Amino acid sequence: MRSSRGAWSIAGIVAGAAGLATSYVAAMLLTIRESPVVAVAELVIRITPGWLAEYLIGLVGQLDKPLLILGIFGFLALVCAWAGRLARRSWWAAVLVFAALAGVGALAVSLQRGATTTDGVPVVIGFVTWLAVLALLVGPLRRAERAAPDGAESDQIHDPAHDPAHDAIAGHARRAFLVRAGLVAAVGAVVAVAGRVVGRGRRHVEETRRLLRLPQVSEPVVPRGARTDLEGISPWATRNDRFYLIHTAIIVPTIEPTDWSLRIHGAVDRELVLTYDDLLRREFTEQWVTLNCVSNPVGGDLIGNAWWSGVRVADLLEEAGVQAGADAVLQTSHDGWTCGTPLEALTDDRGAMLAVAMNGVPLPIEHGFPVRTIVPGLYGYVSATKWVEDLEVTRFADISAYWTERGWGERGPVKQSSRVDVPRSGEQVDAGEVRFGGVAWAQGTGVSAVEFSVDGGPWTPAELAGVPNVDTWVQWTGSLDVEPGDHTVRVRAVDADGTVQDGTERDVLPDGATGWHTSDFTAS
Ligand SMILES: Nc1nc2c(c(=O)[nH]1)N[C@H]1C(S)=C(S)[C@@H](COP(=O)(O)O)O[C@H]1N2
Ligand SMILES: [Mo]
Repeated sequence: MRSSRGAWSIAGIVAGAAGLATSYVAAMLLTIRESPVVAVAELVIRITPGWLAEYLIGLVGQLDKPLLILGIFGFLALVCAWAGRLARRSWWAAVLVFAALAGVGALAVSLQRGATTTDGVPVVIGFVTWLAVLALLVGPLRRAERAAPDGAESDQIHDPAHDPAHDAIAGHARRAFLVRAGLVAAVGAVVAVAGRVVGRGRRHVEETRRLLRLPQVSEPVVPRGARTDLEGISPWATRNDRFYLIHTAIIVPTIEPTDWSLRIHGAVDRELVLTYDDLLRREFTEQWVTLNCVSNPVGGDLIGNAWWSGVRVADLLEEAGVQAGADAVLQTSHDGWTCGTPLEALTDDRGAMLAVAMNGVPLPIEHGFPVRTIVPGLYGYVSATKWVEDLEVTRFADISAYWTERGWGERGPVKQSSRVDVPRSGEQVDAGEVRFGGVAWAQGTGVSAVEFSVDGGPWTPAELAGVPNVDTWVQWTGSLDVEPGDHTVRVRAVDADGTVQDGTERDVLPDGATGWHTSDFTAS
């Protein structure tokens, strides 16, 4: 390393490349269509005037897009090198340059069709990587320079570069720099290749998914009267891209429907193996079902309501012929996750299904494409296996499953609960008549009433919207006169059997939280 200026440039470029690699792999893992660099390229294409574009295409022909990407990489290399050199004098100047680059990336990503906040995650990850790697490389460079400044200014007076002790320190620091830069470059290359491999598989499956036509699947139509007009209440039907996500897999399985099959075995008379096409040829069932996570705290949002389409598990189990003595089905997913589901919940008339569609479209990859289980009234951890591939009819006494091995309850029926959405905690409202609202559920039984109480006052009955069945949540609304000041509203649901929601405050472990949700708001 003769020129220290060169080393600072290299630091900038290595940081830049590492950030591009992590942002790329993040985009692939999150199934975002493209990396931020491609988003920028597409933005450039969009804002290039037509005549110029045509002229350029005339010049380079089919190479226009590869050249554009190459040009962006070249430009990035120059800017990153410059940022590295800036870091020599001022760390913050380099941060500013990287921030500006990230800003352009974020802008390009946000202008893409159907962009969501998740699409910005790779940009943030890339930016953080830039700063982290730069910080890692700047350390040894500074030490080297302090020991042996190679600037002309220092030459005349005293040249520590000729001091052997300083030479040793400088040599050591330079080696540290080279080792770190080399390591980062190597890790970055591996990450980029991994991103490419993951990305290719994902993109292919995503493409298959997009082109799938499921004739038996109908569009979700929100039942009349299920929606109230209260602003701020959670939508009765949860959009797929707003639906909570819980899974233990770090890289979610990407399974081509043609590679998928389901085995039903264990305590059955006839073992069944079904392909995706077998499944599609069977009679379908469709239903609105609210899915709950056992880890949802009182008032939490690990819950969503969707229109699911698929094949009844009960029909399949009947065909397989369940043998006497069985009381459980051990479900296993492609990624090896397991859960034990009460056999009864899969065979009674609640409509447990192997779902292939969610809200009228093939299951999103992260929600279990191509097939997952949906069992109304059971928490997801004992029932809602995504990427499901194996159902073994068995007995609870003979099995253990992923979460039950970790101390969670065996059966997992969803607890009756309710939530205040309006006003939200911390919200300011106008004193006088205040509108309240939220959602409530008592799956399997149905909600017959919701009551709310302000500041410990009497329980006031809320108005309930409509529901298509007993397995979805219901929206509730109500209003009360409220004086200026700080207030607390609490809510509880009553089910169709007259059972009042349990007000005892219990944590989510081992089988779901209980307690009445409250919201603290201020009226003025
Ligand atoms: N393969 C697999 N399936 C799984 C899980 C998992 O970790 N792996 N988590 C379960 C849990 S705990 C819940 S709450 C639901 C969440 O489903 P969602 O991510 O589609 O909302 O999926 C269930 N199915
Ligand atoms: Mo869960």
